[in-house]
Amino acid sequence: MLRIYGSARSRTVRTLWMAQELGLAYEHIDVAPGSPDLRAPGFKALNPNGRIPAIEDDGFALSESMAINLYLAKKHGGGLYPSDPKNEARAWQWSFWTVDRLDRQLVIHANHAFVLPEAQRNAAMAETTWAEIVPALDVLETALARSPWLAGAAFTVADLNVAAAMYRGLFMDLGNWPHVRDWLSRCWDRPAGKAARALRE
Ligand SMILES: N[C@@H](CCC(=O)N[C@@H](CS)C(=O)NCC(=O)O)C(=O)O
Repeated sequence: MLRIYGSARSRTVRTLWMAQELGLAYEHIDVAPGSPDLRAPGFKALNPNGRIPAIEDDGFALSESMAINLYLAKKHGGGLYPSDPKNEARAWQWSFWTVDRLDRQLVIHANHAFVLPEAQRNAAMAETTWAEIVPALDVLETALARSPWLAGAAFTVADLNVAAAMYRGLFMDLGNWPHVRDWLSRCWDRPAGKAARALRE
């Protein structure tokens, strides 16, 4: 049995989206970000970092949203995991790139631009993260102007991982990056993307 730990209102939405794409049966343990449960020894045994998402798949524990999705897509086959080694490598490239260039920057930016109550926002944090997000979006725009999908001719785990990390982008003005904006909508408009959104909104 697959168990998915983490609230849909956290990065766990990425794993829930993947599980929906693959039509997997799973148990959802809805633990919220910031919960003391994440620091409890039981959870720390699963993920010593005390972070979500984490999964347990028939006793196999795994953390890191990008790795979890690559694992689930590979394990359950289908077109979501590229079979061609070059496209497989592209899926890794875009997943690692997202963690390095976009993920944390976008979460911090969104928090301080529009998610947190105004009194808790820090304009300088919103600005410095935006300065990192712009060149990352430029890179993504160039890639998506060349090809509608990131790793081959169809939607794959590469698109899911990057688009899922860009959840907050759905609520931002991406007019300067039209290919990114359209691709982000295409990804999240998939039935599984909509189902994942419905779990958190
Ligand atoms: N790189 C990790 C980041 C995981 C992460 O930072 N998750 C947040 C929630 S979105 C968390 O668990 N924070 C700790 C806490 O809320 O106590 C991943 O992609 O899975």
